[in-house]
Amino acid sequence: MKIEAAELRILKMRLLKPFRTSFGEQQDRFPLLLRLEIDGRSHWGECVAGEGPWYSSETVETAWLMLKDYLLPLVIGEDVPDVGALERTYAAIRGHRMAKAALEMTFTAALAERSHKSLAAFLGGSRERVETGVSVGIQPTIDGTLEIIGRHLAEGYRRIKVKIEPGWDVQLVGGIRERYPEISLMADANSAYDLEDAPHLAELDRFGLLMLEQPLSPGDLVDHAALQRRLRTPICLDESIESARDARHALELGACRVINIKPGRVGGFAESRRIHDLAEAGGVPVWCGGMLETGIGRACNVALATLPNFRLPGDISASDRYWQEDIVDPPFVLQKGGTIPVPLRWGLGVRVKTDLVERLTVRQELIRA
Ligand code: NPQ
Ligand code: MG
Repeated sequence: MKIEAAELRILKMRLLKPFRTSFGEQQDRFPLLLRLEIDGRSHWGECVAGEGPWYSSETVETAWLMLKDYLLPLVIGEDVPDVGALERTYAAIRGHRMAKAALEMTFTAALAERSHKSLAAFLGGSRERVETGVSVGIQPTIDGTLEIIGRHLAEGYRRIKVKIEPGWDVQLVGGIRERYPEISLMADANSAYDLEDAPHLAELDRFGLLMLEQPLSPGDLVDHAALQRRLRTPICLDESIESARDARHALELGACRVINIKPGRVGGFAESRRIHDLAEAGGVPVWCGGMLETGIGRACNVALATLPNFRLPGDISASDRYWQEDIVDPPFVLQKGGTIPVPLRWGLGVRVKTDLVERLTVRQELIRA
């Protein structure tokens, strides 16, 4: 497939409500979109990098720079036959997996379309719908959190994740358990703790959490393994797993019992598949995380989550969890039983609303050979 040209865009989109995690709060999201022109057709993708280097070292600006100056010049004007060839073209570039993922996922959706397959079918998935959960940000009060959780349960979400940080953890989870003793509940710390907090985190053990996500620093697989030995609650790694190599190391060390895969974090679908397969061989379930994506990134997450070892509900919420109006048609809607149907159309599976994208664009650049 010959990649004829590429376009980068940054949009400005207001979240319905501010989202607060242990690393900060934000209300405006600036999604970075990529459009590839292949055989005269447009193919859209999304980079999951955040506005600042808080969740990861990559940002919208670093990803823009890597794509524009390094990644896209390697492939524009080139005939790239498959994903393996694509990955080889940029194998010498270190890191920047979110920037690489945007290119790899856009290219893969184009390959799926050319093969007359849905993205899910192209990736080898078989589910017709994926189970979804919802991620609840840090709130001013526990009562307010309970109310929000009640609303999400009424909407049909199957699993609740709450963001925690020191001072907003044991009491919060205890309060939720008192009101909702039976729900599928988990907590995500986004690296807000140290190994010295192990006795405190062990207090969470009595609440029967599905898992505790990313309690310690991203690079700290060894301390996660030590912490896991002291907790009954399974540890799930998110930020720590940037590659299949990281996943292999984490599994060998016993640093986690669950892995959150975000294709946009690990370099794309092919690397996600490798992590998925390693985890499956190790008896470790995976689930698909979320990065406050638009419908473009959401479509990628939904497709990936149709693979067999995605055995837990993901953070793949409906479009209206975050957006007044999504930039894809149809938007992703929650169905009865807390599932989202997998698009059947070839390629990405949803149409990009280019008029809306145009109105939301704050920066754009066309890149040619
Ligand atoms: C997580 N997501 O699982 C992430 C964290 C996160 C849905 O909890 C801008 C860019 C804002 C990336 C907010 C969810 C973000 C972001 C939160 C990632 O850890
Ligand atoms: Mg997380």
